[in-house]
Amino acid sequence: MAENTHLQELESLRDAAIQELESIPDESGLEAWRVEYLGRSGKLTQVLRGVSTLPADARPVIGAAGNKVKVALEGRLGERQAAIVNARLDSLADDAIDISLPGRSLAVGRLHPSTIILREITEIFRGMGFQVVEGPEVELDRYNFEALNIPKDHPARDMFDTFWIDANKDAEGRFTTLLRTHTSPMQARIMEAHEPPIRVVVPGKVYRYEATDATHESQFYQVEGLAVDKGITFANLKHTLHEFARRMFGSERKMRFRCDYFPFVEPGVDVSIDCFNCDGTDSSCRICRGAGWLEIMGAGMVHPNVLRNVGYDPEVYSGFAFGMGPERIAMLKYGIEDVRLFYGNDMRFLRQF
Ligand code: FA5
Repeated sequence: MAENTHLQELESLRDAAIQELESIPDESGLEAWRVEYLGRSGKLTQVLRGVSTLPADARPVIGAAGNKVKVALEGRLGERQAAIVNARLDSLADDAIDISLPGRSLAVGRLHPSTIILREITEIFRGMGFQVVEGPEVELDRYNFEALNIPKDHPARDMFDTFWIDANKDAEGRFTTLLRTHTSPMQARIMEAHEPPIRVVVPGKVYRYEATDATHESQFYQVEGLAVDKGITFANLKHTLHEFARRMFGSERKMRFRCDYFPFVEPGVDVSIDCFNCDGTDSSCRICRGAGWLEIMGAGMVHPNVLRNVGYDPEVYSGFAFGMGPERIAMLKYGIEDVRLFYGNDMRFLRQF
């Protein structure tokens, strides 16, 4: 009687296991099924263990039937495993990649012309022994003007149309923070923090609240230069800038120095390069307007007051400084007729570099 019950129990276990197996979709499900039925504490193993408690004559019958179920379930498990693997291979074949198709090209980025020219400029000065440093674009009045010999209410402030930041005011209610109008504030910051000898160039963005035209933008780059040591003269400045122009434009371009006024240098000059576009022959030339020259920088000998403001003794130290416009230099070098192209984001222009 017990024998029959056990045989029925084995059969229904087998049927339930097989039914469950057929609906398992993947290999992790198969493993769970194997543990449930065939594992060490699995359902079939439990039944087989119970054989020892049966009467002696029933043991071989139930034992043999149990093993038969075990072999049958293992066989079905193998078949189901193969079916799942085959189904996966078939689906891979459906999505097959056609490796004979031509590849899709990725858009390659490129450097902005301002970046290209900035790198060229700084490399030239690096080659002449200058260090490259950078400074803040949001600047204090103290560095942008006062340390540079431009006190409050000095008329030279009109040279720099300023974007003020309305967050901070002094006791008299005047704004103290601005977007730097030139890179010259870094002269004062560098001299405050270091003793001579100093030879640095400072590339960076500057901002001016002014109307734009073919040679004027309201946001542009400058590269400041500063050399301070004992015995620096105007001849050192001229030689350095001539050497820069030779390396940047080649020896066929001409450089012109004219007296100019900047409160932070004495004497001061502006420096121009002859116009690539018209050689001064076209009064309607968009670049030089017929002048034959394009101004690329201001320069001069650091004013004694600026040296004093940072705690240097002007009787001991002297220096030269310059501030150039990289976009204007790129215009001359690459024949670009309008500075506004640099920030116009016109891909037809940008793709040419
Ligand atoms: C200055 O900014 C002085 N800080 C330069 C200087 C430094 C003089 C050290 C003496 C000693 P200026 O405003 O001239 O000077 O500008 C310098 C250069 O920046 C110009 O020669 C020109 O090349 C470029 N520049 C000036 N304004 C613009 C503008 N609106 N758009 C594009 N480039 C400009």
